[in-house]
Amino acid sequence: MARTFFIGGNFKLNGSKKSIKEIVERLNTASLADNVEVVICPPATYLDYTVSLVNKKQVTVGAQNTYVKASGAYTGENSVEQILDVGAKWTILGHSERRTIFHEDDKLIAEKTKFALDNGAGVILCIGETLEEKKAGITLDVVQRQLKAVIAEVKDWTNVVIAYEPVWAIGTGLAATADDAQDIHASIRKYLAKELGDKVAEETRILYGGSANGSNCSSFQDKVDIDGFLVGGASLKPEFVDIVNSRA
Ligand code: G2H
Repeated sequence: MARTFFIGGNFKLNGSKKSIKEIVERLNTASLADNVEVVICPPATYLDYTVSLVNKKQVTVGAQNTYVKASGAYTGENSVEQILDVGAKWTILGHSERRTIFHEDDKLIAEKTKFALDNGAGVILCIGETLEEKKAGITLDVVQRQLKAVIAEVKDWTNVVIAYEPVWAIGTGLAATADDAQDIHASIRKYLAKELGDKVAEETRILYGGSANGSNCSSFQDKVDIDGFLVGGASLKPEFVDIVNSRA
């Protein structure tokens, strides 16, 4: 079964009602390919508002982070139950900014992933190596370690999309080359096959993230293990539509 092309838009801590309305209206009025799944992830403050604006069948909304409890005394956290209540369907977990700035470790990310899936959200699970790790030649060790923690908790990967995001490419304007990304993606898929079986490996979508934009997205077009993009900065701009349609 062919994997449906998937584009995530990670707005990070950016936006206002005005700018988010503009972004959604661009998607609502654009001609979008039929065979694409788009998930836009605004700051939590704007989830409800964003859901209310979207009117394209290909587009759903996701959070950028959720916690391991549905409710209670956890000041400042996002609840899976509550994001679903306002109509969001997905959550990003394990983004490198959560790992580094907020000190989230593999175990917590794995627990969050399990909790989100068990409670009905899809998960965009981010993995990737730092520049130091890349220079040390341990990229595959790092991504396998990050995946292994989640594999220990999660057996059903149907609602997981993996985003390979080399940290050195994030927000730098320096994306991985399509050939390099393809090599890593193929290794990730091979690792999934070893740990979870051929079916999971074949069906799980693996996105590339890290300075993906309207100019470079087409260079990834013929890469068989690259099933879409997680887009940060460019998801706020008109070129996001070009990325969404880059496999049409
Ligand atoms: C990586 C990516 C989105 P950008 O963080 O997750 O951001 O495209 O700005 O590098």
